[in-house]
Amino acid sequence: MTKPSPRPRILVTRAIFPEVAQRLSEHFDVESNATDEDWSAEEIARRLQDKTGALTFGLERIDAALLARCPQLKICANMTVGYNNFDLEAMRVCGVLGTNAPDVLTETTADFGFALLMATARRVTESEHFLRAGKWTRWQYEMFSGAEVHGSTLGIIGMGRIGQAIARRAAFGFGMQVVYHNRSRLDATLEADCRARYVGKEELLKTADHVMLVVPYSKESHHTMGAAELALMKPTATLINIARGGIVDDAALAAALRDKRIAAAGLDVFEGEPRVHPDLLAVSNVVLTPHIASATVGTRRAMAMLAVDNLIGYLLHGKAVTPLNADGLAARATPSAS
Ligand code: 8YV
Repeated sequence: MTKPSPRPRILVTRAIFPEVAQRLSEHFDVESNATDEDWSAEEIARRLQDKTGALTFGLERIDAALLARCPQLKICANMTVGYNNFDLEAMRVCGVLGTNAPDVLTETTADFGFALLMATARRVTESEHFLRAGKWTRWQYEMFSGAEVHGSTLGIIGMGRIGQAIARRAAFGFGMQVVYHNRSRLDATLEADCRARYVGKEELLKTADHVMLVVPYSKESHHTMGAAELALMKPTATLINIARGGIVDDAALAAALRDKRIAAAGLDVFEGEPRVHPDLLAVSNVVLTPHIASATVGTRRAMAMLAVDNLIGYLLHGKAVTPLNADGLAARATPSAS
């Protein structure tokens, strides 16, 4: 028989920075996935059965069925700002805290939103593929003409921290007019700070030269951009999605791109990723990246460290840094080393 461990037991479902693993191991007994295997949902549930906490990556479904199998679990700490992998209500009822990793990725993700906008509007990857394929034999005046970015109108759907950081780049860096749509309107000071004007969704889609999606995923935001919304956009407009797969109806978008009903799209996230809709792969007027908006070494490390702060804070001191469902959290024994 193995001696019961005096320390909380943590599961880390994916490979992580060595210094993050090291810090975890200073406080917890850690089961890690150092070889970065693809654990199935069943495998994660099995490994989580005797754990007190988990460092998760926004990909593992944490719901009532899983929680029923993990009686000792007290916290799941996502190293992502998005948390649509959590059924927060089921977690609240079971007394399992969910935490995310906001703020530390805001500026980096906004940078990438802009990178994708620039690459899409100015046809950077499309023209590079042309060059690499040896097709560049002569200069032509209209070769890879794109859309203007500076001075144009940017429409942002979802005006949280990342949306606001994009708005500031657009307004102050590129002299763009910024319109936004959000569940709730920002207060006047924040609007002035971002130099952004609140409009209805329809007006935004009809007037923007570039539409940027930064809205969190939920049942309500599913297919925020479907065929009807795409039909409202200007034929010269571009659509950028750095939010979540499922915010855009990818099949409808591929059809709109194929028929040139909008000019181009830049996508970092996909429905059912890492699978990408084959019709998107078949069109050239789309820039595709593999969910890398927050991917700088410094930012990803900061996101992981914040997840560790949450595990340490909650399991060792009873208080997480960025809790999501602390209000009304059912009692599941006090955080302890059990
Ligand atoms: C993550 C993200 O890298 O934080 C988020 O919500 O979308 C990204 O920063 C991604 O979720 C990894 O799965």
